[in-house]
Amino acid sequence: MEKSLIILKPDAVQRQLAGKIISRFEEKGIQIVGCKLMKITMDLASEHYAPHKGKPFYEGLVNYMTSSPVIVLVLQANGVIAMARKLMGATFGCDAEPGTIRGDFGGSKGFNLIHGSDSPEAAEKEVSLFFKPEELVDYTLTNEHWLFGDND
Ligand code: DAT
Ligand code: MG
Repeated sequence: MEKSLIILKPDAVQRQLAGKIISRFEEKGIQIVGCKLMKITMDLASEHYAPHKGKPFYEGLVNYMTSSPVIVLVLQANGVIAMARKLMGATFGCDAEPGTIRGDFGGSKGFNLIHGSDSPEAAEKEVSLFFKPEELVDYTLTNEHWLFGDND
């Protein structure tokens, strides 16, 4: 099943919004299969944000991401990558729609609370960058049928 890497960024942890943000995914019925609190090293931040290297905001971005602990999650569901991006909202809180995580909890252009993988290729790379295979837990949600099932 599809997986997505989510990072609750330093502002989410420092502002003590982690529980509320994780609830958005849980309420949608999305399954958590990996979760940890950690401090991102500069090496890890550089690898994770390699696609943005050379852009004017890159330096500020990696400094922000290494400045304070983050909570990283692996979410699992059919279509979870797109679902999580919709729940997150547009990149900056000031542009994001109300009802989305970024739209409801912030207005900053520098600090935008959350990262979510943007493609299956990125998700695969990011999950393996942050988690060892044995840190992911394989289990079934007992209400999976009601959450994502068909009626046929
Ligand atoms: P997203 O996080 O919505 O996938 P992205 O992948 O384009 O956005 O950019 C990664 C992060 O880089 C983003 O969460 C915040 C930062 N960023 C992107 N564009 C920026 C800009 N123009 N100015 C400042 N920070 C920016
Ligand atoms: Mg991105």
